[in-house]
Amino acid sequence: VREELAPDAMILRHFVLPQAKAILAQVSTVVECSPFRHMITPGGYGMSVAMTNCGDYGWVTDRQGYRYSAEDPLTGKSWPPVAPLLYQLAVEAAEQGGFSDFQPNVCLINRYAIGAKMSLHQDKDEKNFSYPIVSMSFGLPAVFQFGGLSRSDKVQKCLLTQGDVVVWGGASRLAYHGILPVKAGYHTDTGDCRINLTFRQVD
Ligand code: MD5
Ligand code: FE
Repeated sequence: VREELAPDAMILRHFVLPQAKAILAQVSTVVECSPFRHMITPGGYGMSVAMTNCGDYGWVTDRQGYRYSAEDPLTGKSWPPVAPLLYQLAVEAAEQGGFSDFQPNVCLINRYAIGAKMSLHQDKDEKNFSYPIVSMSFGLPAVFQFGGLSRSDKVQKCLLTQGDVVVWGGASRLAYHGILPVKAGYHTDTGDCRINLTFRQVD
């Protein structure tokens, strides 16, 4: 089921629901090598979302700024690889969304405990905005906000639940978006948190 959010932005409801447990098992494998951590923003605040990555590069932030790094600053080693199942599903979702030739080489993994949020922002650390971003959600539901190209544009609110995939690129690639604080709850597959994976192509 494909829900259009805006030009070149859509939700594929339950697209990875059958594979949810297998994907979360791959997340556990990643976390054994590169644990979740609360990164520090350039402004000096700890993020409420805990993060890790797999792939050739990972998204990181510290007092120096936001960037993609080939090494995990916590371990000093490469990030773990993207499992073939994850890669394949991200490519299929992008195709469903109308984006062919997507070869993601970064998977940012976000863990939201109850109350964690992500303020309205644009994803603009990737340099090449011609590639889409594919996001997969698991565990506790969360309300995401999807706005326009200006911070002050009106936002749509939408609930993301286990197995939902969001694909956005093209005209929506630089749309403002965010996640409202996750409400208390329990999910059989994740316990008391929400997990989100975003697949990106950076070079
Ligand atoms: C998340 N992650 O759920 C969010 C949202 C990030 C990030 O924003 O940069 O890691 S991913 C799904 C999403 C939500 C709202 C709008 C859009 C995508 N969008 O621009 O289409 O952890
Ligand atoms: Fe984002």
